[in-house]
Amino acid sequence: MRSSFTRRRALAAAASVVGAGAAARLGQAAPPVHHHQHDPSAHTGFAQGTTNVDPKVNGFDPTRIIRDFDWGKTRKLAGGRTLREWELTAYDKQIEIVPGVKYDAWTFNGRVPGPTLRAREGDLLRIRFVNAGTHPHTIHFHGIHPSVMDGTPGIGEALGGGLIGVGEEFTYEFDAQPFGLHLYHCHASPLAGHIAKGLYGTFIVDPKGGDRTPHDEFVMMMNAFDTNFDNENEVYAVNTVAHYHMHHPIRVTVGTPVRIFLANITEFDLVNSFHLHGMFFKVNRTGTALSATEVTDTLTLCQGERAVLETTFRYPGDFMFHAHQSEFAELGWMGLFRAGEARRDT
Ligand SMILES: [Cu+2]
Repeated sequence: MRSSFTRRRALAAAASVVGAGAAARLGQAAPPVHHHQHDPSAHTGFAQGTTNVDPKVNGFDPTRIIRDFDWGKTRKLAGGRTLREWELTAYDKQIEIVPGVKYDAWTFNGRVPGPTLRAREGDLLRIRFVNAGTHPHTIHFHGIHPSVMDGTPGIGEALGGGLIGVGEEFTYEFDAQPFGLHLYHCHASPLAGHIAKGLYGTFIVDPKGGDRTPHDEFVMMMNAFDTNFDNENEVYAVNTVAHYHMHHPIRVTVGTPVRIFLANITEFDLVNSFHLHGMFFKVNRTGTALSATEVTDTLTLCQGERAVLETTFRYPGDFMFHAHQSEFAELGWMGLFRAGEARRDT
Protein backbone atom coordinates (compact mmCIF):
# COMPACT_ATOMS: atom_id res chain seq x y z
CA MET A 1 0.00 0.00 0.00
CA ARG A 2 1.32 3.42 -0.91
CA SER A 3 1.49 6.08 1.72
CA SER A 4 -0.29 9.36 1.10
CA PHE A 5 2.40 11.21 3.06
CA THR A 6 4.07 13.07 0.19
CA ARG A 7 6.92 15.54 0.33
CA ARG A 8 4.72 18.34 -1.01
CA ARG A 9 2.06 17.73 1.63
CA ALA A 10 4.68 17.39 4.36
CA LEU A 11 6.19 20.73 3.42
CA ALA A 12 2.78 22.36 3.36
CA ALA A 13 2.25 20.92 6.80
CA ALA A 14 5.58 22.26 8.00
CA ALA A 15 4.67 25.70 6.74
CA SER A 16 1.49 25.68 8.77
CA VAL A 17 3.65 26.02 11.91
CA VAL A 18 1.46 24.08 14.34
CA GLY A 19 2.18 20.38 14.10
CA ALA A 20 -1.19 19.25 15.38
CA GLY A 21 -2.91 21.09 12.54
CA ALA A 22 -0.40 19.60 10.15
CA ALA A 23 -1.21 16.09 11.22
CA ALA A 24 -4.93 16.76 10.89
CA ARG A 25 -4.42 18.08 7.36
CA LEU A 26 -2.53 14.93 6.47
CA GLY A 27 -5.54 12.90 7.46
CA GLN A 28 -3.76 11.54 10.53
CA ALA A 29 -5.03 11.67 14.06
CA ALA A 30 -3.98 14.97 15.57
CA PRO A 31 -1.63 14.46 18.51
CA PRO A 32 -2.55 16.14 21.80
CA VAL A 33 -1.31 19.70 22.05
CA HIS A 34 0.99 20.66 24.89
CA HIS A 35 1.64 24.28 25.65
CA HIS A 36 5.14 24.84 26.95
CA GLN A 37 4.70 28.21 28.58
CA HIS A 38 8.16 28.35 30.08
CA ASP A 39 9.92 26.21 27.53
CA PRO A 40 12.19 28.21 25.21
CA SER A 41 11.91 25.41 22.65
CA ALA A 42 8.28 26.42 22.12
CA HIS A 43 9.26 29.10 19.61
CA THR A 44 10.37 26.79 16.89
CA GLY A 45 8.08 26.47 13.94
CA PHE A 46 6.87 23.01 13.00
CA ALA A 47 7.70 21.58 16.38
CA GLN A 48 5.65 24.10 18.28
CA GLY A 49 2.78 22.83 20.33
CA THR A 50 3.14 19.18 19.38
CA THR A 51 4.20 16.13 21.22
CA ASN A 52 6.52 13.70 19.54
CA VAL A 53 6.67 9.97 18.90
CA ASP A 54 6.45 7.95 22.10
CA PRO A 55 9.67 5.88 22.31
CA LYS A 56 7.59 2.94 23.57
CA VAL A 57 5.93 2.66 20.15
CA ASN A 58 9.26 2.02 18.44
CA GLY A 59 10.99 0.21 21.28
CA PHE A 60 13.94 2.59 21.01
CA ASP A 61 14.43 6.07 22.38
CA PRO A 62 16.39 8.61 20.33
CA THR A 63 17.56 10.23 23.57
CA ARG A 64 19.20 6.91 24.52
CA ILE A 65 20.42 6.05 21.03
CA ILE A 66 22.34 9.30 20.82
CA ARG A 67 24.50 8.29 23.83
CA ASP A 68 24.41 4.51 23.34
CA PHE A 69 27.80 3.03 22.42
CA ASP A 70 27.86 -0.75 22.16
CA TRP A 71 31.32 -2.10 23.01
CA GLY A 72 30.22 -5.70 22.45
CA LYS A 73 30.99 -8.78 24.48
CA THR A 74 34.71 -8.96 25.11
CA ARG A 75 37.32 -11.46 26.13
CA LYS A 76 41.09 -11.48 26.10
CA LEU A 77 42.79 -13.74 23.59
CA ALA A 78 46.14 -15.42 24.16
CA GLY A 79 48.70 -12.68 23.76
CA GLY A 80 46.47 -10.10 25.38
CA ARG A 81 44.48 -8.98 22.36
CA THR A 82 40.79 -8.18 22.86
CA LEU A 83 38.11 -10.08 20.96
CA ARG A 84 34.90 -8.08 20.64
CA GLU A 85 31.68 -9.81 19.58
CA TRP A 86 28.24 -8.64 18.55
CA GLU A 87 25.14 -10.18 17.07
CA LEU A 88 23.14 -8.23 14.51
CA THR A 89 19.82 -9.57 13.29
CA ALA A 90 18.07 -8.01 10.33
CA TYR A 91 14.30 -8.01 10.50
CA ASP A 92 11.36 -6.03 9.22
CA LYS A 93 9.64 -3.72 11.67
CA GLN A 94 7.15 -0.89 11.38
CA ILE A 95 8.39 2.26 13.08
CA GLU A 96 6.84 5.68 13.70
CA ILE A 97 8.96 8.54 12.32
CA VAL A 98 6.54 11.46 12.77
CA PRO A 99 3.54 11.29 15.12
CA GLY A 100 0.97 9.31 13.15
CA VAL A 101 3.28 8.46 10.25
CA LYS A 102 4.41 4.82 10.15
CA TYR A 103 7.20 3.46 8.03
CA ASP A 104 7.81 -0.20 7.18
CA ALA A 105 11.49 -0.30 8.04
CA TRP A 106 14.14 -2.98 7.74
CA THR A 107 16.19 -2.92 10.92
CA PHE A 108 19.29 -4.25 12.59
CA ASN A 109 18.18 -5.48 16.03
CA GLY A 110 14.88 -3.61 15.75
CA ARG A 111 16.46 -0.17 15.70
CA VAL A 112 17.00 2.55 13.14
CA PRO A 113 19.85 3.36 13.16
CA GLY A 114 21.25 0.00 14.26
CA PRO A 115 23.49 -0.28 17.32
CA THR A 116 26.56 1.98 17.41
CA LEU A 117 29.43 -0.53 17.42
CA ARG A 118 32.55 0.73 19.13
CA ALA A 119 36.00 -0.84 19.39
CA ARG A 120 39.64 0.02 19.91
CA GLU A 121 42.13 -0.03 17.08
CA GLY A 122 43.73 -3.48 16.82
CA ASP A 123 40.89 -5.41 18.51
CA LEU A 124 39.67 -8.53 16.75
CA LEU A 125 36.02 -8.02 15.83
CA ARG A 126 33.45 -10.75 15.23
CA ILE A 127 29.93 -9.85 14.14
CA ARG A 128 27.42 -12.66 13.77
CA PHE A 129 24.83 -11.57 11.24
CA VAL A 130 21.46 -13.34 11.12
CA ASN A 131 19.09 -12.50 8.30
CA ALA A 132 15.60 -12.84 9.79
CA GLY A 133 14.17 -10.40 7.26
CA THR A 134 12.21 -11.00 4.08
CA HIS A 135 14.92 -10.12 1.55
CA PRO A 136 18.57 -11.12 1.13
CA HIS A 137 20.86 -8.66 2.93
CA THR A 138 24.51 -8.15 3.85
CA ILE A 139 26.51 -6.09 6.30
CA HIS A 140 29.11 -4.02 4.54
CA PHE A 141 31.56 -2.48 7.00
CA HIS A 142 33.69 0.50 6.15
CA GLY A 143 37.29 -0.01 7.28
CA ILE A 144 40.16 -2.25 6.23
CA HIS A 145 39.41 -5.99 5.90
CA PRO A 146 39.70 -9.03 3.57
CA SER A 147 37.35 -9.13 0.59
CA VAL A 148 35.26 -12.06 1.86
CA MET A 149 34.40 -9.90 4.90
CA ASP A 150 33.28 -6.96 2.78
CA GLY A 151 29.56 -7.80 2.68
CA THR A 152 29.24 -7.12 -1.02
CA PRO A 153 26.95 -9.32 -3.17
CA GLY A 154 28.89 -11.62 -5.49
CA ILE A 155 32.16 -11.26 -3.60
CA GLY A 156 33.43 -14.09 -1.42
CA GLU A 157 30.24 -16.11 -1.86
CA ALA A 158 32.16 -19.41 -2.25
CA LEU A 159 33.42 -18.80 1.29
CA GLY A 160 29.98 -17.96 2.67
CA GLY A 161 30.21 -14.19 2.31
CA GLY A 162 28.44 -11.91 -0.15
CA LEU A 163 24.67 -11.91 -0.15
CA ILE A 164 23.12 -13.59 2.90
CA GLY A 165 19.78 -15.17 2.07
CA VAL A 166 16.62 -15.10 4.16
CA GLY A 167 17.09 -17.42 7.13
CA GLU A 168 20.84 -17.62 6.61
CA GLU A 169 23.68 -16.23 8.68
CA PHE A 170 27.31 -15.26 8.36
CA THR A 171 29.98 -14.16 10.81
CA TYR A 172 32.12 -11.21 9.78
CA GLU A 173 35.55 -11.20 11.36
CA PHE A 174 38.28 -8.59 10.91
CA ASP A 175 40.68 -6.31 12.74
CA ALA A 176 39.54 -2.92 14.00
CA GLN A 177 41.36 -0.58 11.62
CA PRO A 178 41.89 2.22 10.90
CA PHE A 179 40.76 4.32 13.85
CA GLY A 180 38.02 6.67 12.87
CA LEU A 181 34.31 7.09 12.37
CA HIS A 182 32.97 4.45 10.00
CA LEU A 183 29.67 3.05 8.84
CA TYR A 184 28.09 -0.30 8.37
CA HIS A 185 25.13 -0.87 6.09
CA CYS A 186 23.45 -3.44 3.90
CA HIS A 187 24.97 -3.58 0.42
CA ALA A 188 22.26 -5.62 -1.33
CA SER A 189 20.78 -4.30 -4.54
CA PRO A 190 19.05 -1.92 -5.14
CA LEU A 191 21.50 -0.27 -2.79
CA ALA A 192 19.67 2.98 -2.15
CA GLY A 193 16.52 1.03 -1.34
CA HIS A 194 18.17 -1.32 1.15
CA ILE A 195 19.96 1.54 2.91
CA ALA A 196 16.97 3.86 2.93
CA LYS A 197 14.82 1.15 4.55
CA GLY A 198 16.95 1.46 7.68
CA LEU A 199 19.77 -1.11 7.47
CA TYR A 200 22.65 1.02 8.73
CA GLY A 201 24.58 2.02 11.79
CA THR A 202 27.75 3.70 12.98
CA PHE A 203 31.02 1.83 13.56
CA ILE A 204 33.60 3.70 15.65
CA VAL A 205 37.21 2.63 16.11
CA ASP A 206 39.04 4.52 18.86
CA PRO A 207 42.77 5.08 18.45
CA LYS A 208 45.21 2.64 20.00
CA GLY A 209 47.01 3.69 23.14
CA GLY A 210 44.00 5.03 24.97
CA ASP A 211 40.79 6.80 24.24
CA ARG A 212 40.35 10.16 22.74
CA THR A 213 40.27 12.81 25.44
CA PRO A 214 37.09 12.48 27.51
CA HIS A 215 34.09 14.33 26.12
CA ASP A 216 30.34 14.08 26.45
CA GLU A 217 29.74 12.02 23.30
CA PHE A 218 26.85 11.76 20.88
CA VAL A 219 26.21 9.78 17.74
CA MET A 220 24.05 11.46 15.12
CA MET A 221 23.11 9.75 11.89
CA MET A 222 21.52 12.22 9.53
CA ASN A 223 18.83 10.08 7.91
CA ALA A 224 15.66 10.46 5.90
CA PHE A 225 12.62 8.48 4.82
CA ASP A 226 10.95 8.12 1.46
CA THR A 227 7.48 7.33 2.77
CA ASN A 228 5.76 6.98 -0.62
CA PHE A 229 8.59 5.27 -2.54
CA ASP A 230 9.00 7.99 -5.17
CA ASN A 231 12.80 8.20 -4.61
CA GLU A 232 12.36 11.48 -2.78
CA ASN A 233 12.43 11.90 0.99
CA GLU A 234 9.45 13.21 2.90
CA VAL A 235 10.93 13.07 6.39
CA TYR A 236 14.40 14.07 7.64
CA ALA A 237 15.94 13.58 11.06
CA VAL A 238 18.96 12.72 13.09
CA ASN A 239 18.50 9.19 14.39
CA THR A 240 15.12 8.67 12.72
CA VAL A 241 12.38 10.55 14.59
CA ALA A 242 11.61 13.93 13.02
CA HIS A 243 11.98 16.92 15.33
CA TYR A 244 12.57 14.60 18.29
CA HIS A 245 15.16 16.78 19.98
CA MET A 246 13.00 19.88 19.59
CA HIS A 247 10.78 18.22 22.19
CA HIS A 248 13.53 16.45 24.06
CA PRO A 249 16.57 18.77 23.97
CA ILE A 250 19.95 17.12 24.35
CA ARG A 251 21.30 18.11 27.76
CA VAL A 252 24.86 19.37 27.84
CA THR A 253 26.90 21.22 30.44
CA VAL A 254 28.54 24.59 29.97
CA GLY A 255 32.31 24.10 29.98
CA THR A 256 32.23 20.33 29.40
CA PRO A 257 33.69 19.31 26.03
CA VAL A 258 31.22 17.72 23.62
CA ARG A 259 32.02 15.31 20.79
CA ILE A 260 29.57 14.52 18.01
CA PHE A 261 30.06 11.50 15.78
CA LEU A 262 28.17 12.78 12.74
CA ALA A 263 27.36 10.55 9.76
CA ASN A 264 25.30 11.18 6.66
CA ILE A 265 23.32 8.09 5.68
CA THR A 266 20.66 10.01 3.74
CA GLU A 267 19.69 8.49 0.39
CA PHE A 268 18.08 10.29 -2.57
CA ASP A 269 19.64 13.68 -1.66
CA LEU A 270 23.28 14.13 -2.60
CA VAL A 271 24.27 16.12 0.44
CA ASN A 272 23.16 16.82 3.95
CA SER A 273 24.52 19.31 6.45
CA PHE A 274 24.86 20.16 10.11
CA HIS A 275 24.66 23.69 11.43
CA LEU A 276 25.00 24.67 15.09
CA HIS A 277 23.70 27.93 16.53
CA GLY A 278 25.66 30.15 18.87
CA MET A 279 28.84 28.09 18.69
CA PHE A 280 31.59 26.94 16.38
CA PHE A 281 33.04 23.45 16.37
CA LYS A 282 36.26 21.71 15.34
CA VAL A 283 35.97 19.24 12.45
CA ASN A 284 37.90 16.03 11.98
CA ARG A 285 36.75 14.39 8.76
CA THR A 286 36.21 10.62 9.05
CA GLY A 287 37.75 10.86 12.53
CA THR A 288 41.05 9.50 11.21
CA ALA A 289 43.27 12.18 12.74
CA LEU A 290 43.49 13.44 16.28
CA SER A 291 43.68 17.11 15.40
CA ALA A 292 41.07 19.27 13.76
CA THR A 293 41.31 20.27 10.14
CA GLU A 294 38.69 22.98 10.20
CA VAL A 295 36.73 25.22 12.54
CA THR A 296 33.23 26.14 11.39
CA ASP A 297 29.56 26.32 12.34
CA THR A 298 28.27 24.48 9.25
CA LEU A 299 29.48 21.21 7.75
CA THR A 300 28.28 19.57 4.55
CA LEU A 301 28.63 15.83 4.03
CA CYS A 302 27.94 13.79 0.90
CA GLN A 303 26.17 10.41 1.14
CA GLY A 304 28.22 8.09 3.35
CA GLU A 305 30.59 10.80 4.61
CA ARG A 306 31.10 11.43 8.30
CA ALA A 307 33.06 13.65 10.64
CA VAL A 308 33.91 14.01 14.31
CA LEU A 309 32.90 17.41 15.68
CA GLU A 310 34.14 18.86 18.96
CA THR A 311 33.03 21.91 20.86
CA THR A 312 32.38 23.26 24.34
CA PHE A 313 29.26 25.27 25.09
CA ARG A 314 30.11 28.62 26.63
CA TYR A 315 26.67 29.96 27.48
CA PRO A 316 23.69 28.36 29.19
CA GLY A 317 20.46 28.10 27.25
CA ASP A 318 19.04 26.46 24.16
CA PHE A 319 21.05 26.19 20.97
CA MET A 320 19.47 24.83 17.82
CA PHE A 321 21.17 22.43 15.44
CA HIS A 322 19.75 21.59 12.04
CA ALA A 323 20.43 20.95 8.38
CA HIS A 324 21.24 24.22 6.71
CA GLN A 325 19.06 23.13 3.82
CA SER A 326 15.93 24.83 5.17
CA GLU A 327 13.69 22.30 3.47
CA PHE A 328 15.32 19.39 5.34
CA ALA A 329 15.07 21.32 8.61
CA GLU A 330 11.37 21.96 8.13
CA LEU A 331 10.79 18.32 7.28
CA GLY A 332 12.20 17.21 10.63
CA TRP A 333 15.95 17.69 10.70
CA MET A 334 16.32 20.09 13.59
CA GLY A 335 16.90 19.80 17.31
CA LEU A 336 18.10 21.60 20.40
CA PHE A 337 21.02 21.36 22.75
CA ARG A 338 20.08 22.60 26.21
CA ALA A 339 23.21 23.80 27.97
CA GLY A 340 23.03 23.99 31.75
CA GLU A 341 25.53 25.42 34.22
CA ALA A 342 27.83 22.92 35.85
CA ARG A 343 26.76 22.06 39.40
CA ARG A 344 28.99 23.75 41.89
CA ASP A 345 29.49 21.64 44.98
CA THR A 346 30.65 23.80 47.87
CU1 LIG B 1 19.48 -5.27 2.50
